[in-house]
Amino acid sequence: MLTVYSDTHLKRQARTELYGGQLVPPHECPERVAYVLDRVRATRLGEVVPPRGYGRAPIARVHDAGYLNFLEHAWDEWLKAGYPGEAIPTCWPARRMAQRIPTHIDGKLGYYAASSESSISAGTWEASLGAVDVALTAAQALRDGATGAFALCRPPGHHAASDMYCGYCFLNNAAIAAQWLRDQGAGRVAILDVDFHHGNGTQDIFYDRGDVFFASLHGDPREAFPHFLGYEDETGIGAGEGFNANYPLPRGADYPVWSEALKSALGRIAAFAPDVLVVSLGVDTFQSDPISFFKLTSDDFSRYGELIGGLRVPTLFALEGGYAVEEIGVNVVNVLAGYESVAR
Ligand code: OKP
Ligand code: ZN
Repeated sequence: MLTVYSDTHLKRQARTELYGGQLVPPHECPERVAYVLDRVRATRLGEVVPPRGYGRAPIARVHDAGYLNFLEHAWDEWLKAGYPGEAIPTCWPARRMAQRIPTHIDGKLGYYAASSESSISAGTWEASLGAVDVALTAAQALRDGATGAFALCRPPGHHAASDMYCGYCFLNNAAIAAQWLRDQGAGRVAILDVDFHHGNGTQDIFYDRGDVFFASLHGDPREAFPHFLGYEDETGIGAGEGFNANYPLPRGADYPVWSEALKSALGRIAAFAPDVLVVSLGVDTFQSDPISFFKLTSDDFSRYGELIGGLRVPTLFALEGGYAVEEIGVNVVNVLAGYESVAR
């Protein structure tokens, strides 16, 4: 399988994550993709190619113009405000407050953030743009006839909505790739989100659409981030009614429990008969992930890669989460190799 990779991700080197009441080194760190790249090479998964540049137009198909302008300038505005640390929101337009966009960076951060762990640092915008190019280059490979392609991107994307950043995510790589595939002529696109956390951003972007089916397996939002979306009764709205499927799962879910939900999601996707599948590939479902509560083993990742391959739909895998850093490479490549062993 082709892997698309660029070291542009190194431009995002945030020093802080607000976690447990402390500022700690971010779980979403550059070493994550280094481990994955090492494993791709060690296992000879396939060629590793750099991304092409796609510019801002495909991003503007998914994200709000005001939001993109905010993200591009947030770090400079934060510096101009004279603050010593990284940019973290401290107030929000909560219930019954005005949904107006403030002019001060403190207000803009709260307006455009859905959560506060994801410090904006120098280079966050540039790295996020680079991740989109990685995802789009992998999408292009599918258009060119590949059965599978892997976008080795960071920062991740699935929590980012049209006009909100959230959960280490700024631009929604998978959603932008899905929309781009539609714009290139794919009639129906399915997105399968196997990250431990609900893909709230992706769900929100496609919630009223019947041309993009979204399914997500994740920790029950009553117990797990992002807490405010991902319930089973969220099934889509308007033309999108029936095209959103959530599988919230309990603490301790192991492969028998998790794979039963996966098989159900794959059945829904098969019935939708997509031209192409985008997998939001987070491996924070791993048993020793430090911030999650599922119990998948490294072998389980191979097994579910095979199940996805059984769909026989050309598939773009875009990296999302996974924070057991030393095992992330094995777990990601197990999914990809499992897929290829069936789908090639
Ligand atoms: C991003 B991705 C737990 C706080 C959770 C944010 C997690 C973001 C996950 N106490 N913090 O989906 O892997
Ligand atoms: Zn996650």
